[in-house]
Amino acid sequence: MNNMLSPLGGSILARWKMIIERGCVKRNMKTRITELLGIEYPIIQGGMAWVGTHELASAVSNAGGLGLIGAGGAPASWVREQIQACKEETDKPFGVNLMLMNAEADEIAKVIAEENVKVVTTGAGNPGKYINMWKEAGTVIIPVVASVALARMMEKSGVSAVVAEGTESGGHIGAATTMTLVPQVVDAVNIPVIAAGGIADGRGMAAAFMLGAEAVQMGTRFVASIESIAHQNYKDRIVKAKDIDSEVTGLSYGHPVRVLRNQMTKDYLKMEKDGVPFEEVEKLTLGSLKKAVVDGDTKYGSLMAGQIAGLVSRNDLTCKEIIEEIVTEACRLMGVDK
Ligand code: TUI
Repeated sequence: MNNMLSPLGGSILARWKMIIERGCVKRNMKTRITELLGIEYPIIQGGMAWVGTHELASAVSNAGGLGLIGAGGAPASWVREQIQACKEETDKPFGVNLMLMNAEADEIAKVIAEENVKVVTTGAGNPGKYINMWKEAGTVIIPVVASVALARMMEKSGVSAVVAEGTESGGHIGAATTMTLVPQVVDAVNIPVIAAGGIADGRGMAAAFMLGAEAVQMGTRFVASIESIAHQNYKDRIVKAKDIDSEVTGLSYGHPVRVLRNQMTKDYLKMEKDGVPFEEVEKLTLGSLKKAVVDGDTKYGSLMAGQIAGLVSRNDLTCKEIIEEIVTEACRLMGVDK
């Protein structure tokens, strides 16, 4: 293994030593992120709307990763209940993802501080106005960014890390791919970077580390876990998904959302192509994520999932089994002990 040539020239060992020297992986799977968050493995569960409930978050945290409650479009009272339930189910650190387009974002930001949640991640916007409040509460702030510019701005405002999320991700997305975004963000900031988008196994995790990331965030793989409360139809559709089953709706309206192809996306994309105004087309997607996750409507529901859904072949594994499998594979590929 040590004599194998790395694609960048030199031995794998030399490349690996360079990564250790840069502070990415200190020993085994320990990185600045595992130290910052007090977790065993550098794996974070994406804070997905409707799917990121206390059941999933506590399962991921109990398995040594960082579980996240996904506030999505939910009211602040729901988020508080979920946090309290999660505290009952785990003594390990967990976090909340605040989707900044949520109508109650201000209230949820306060709930996060009041409940002393250890970690907050944010998505779909700039969390600048909440940063002081969260810092005072001692919350670790990790914004999700889709560009180098926002990553730089967030570092200046004093956040602890960023998630660089590529366009391969499910749900609301930016334009740059994980392969291009992660190394550019790594070079642009000094805080640790978590890679997201298109990662579902140990190969993806090892690749993310080679790009300079110090942890990975995965959504789709955890949707298909035993503990995820997503409807069985949704989980089965992920397992059935092929490489090319992913669609992006709303690109021309400036609201790109990645989902698995179904009748809803066909109708949506036809209307979008025909130039139907956003307000009209939006009616198709109103409540459609709940339709998919809770009701199991795979025809008209919004099946948010990343492009990596095609790689997910099982939905009968626990979060612990998923995490153990990925860490074991990544360690083997990187030539380090677990
Ligand atoms: O937030 C996500 N993914 C999401 S949120 C979500 S909830 C939803 N439900 C129904 C319809 C639409 C959304 C589903 N998936 N990922 C994090 C993320 N943030 N991806 C991209 C961004 C982002 C984009 C632009 C962050 C900041 C930004 O601009 C900030 C600014 O104002 O400069």
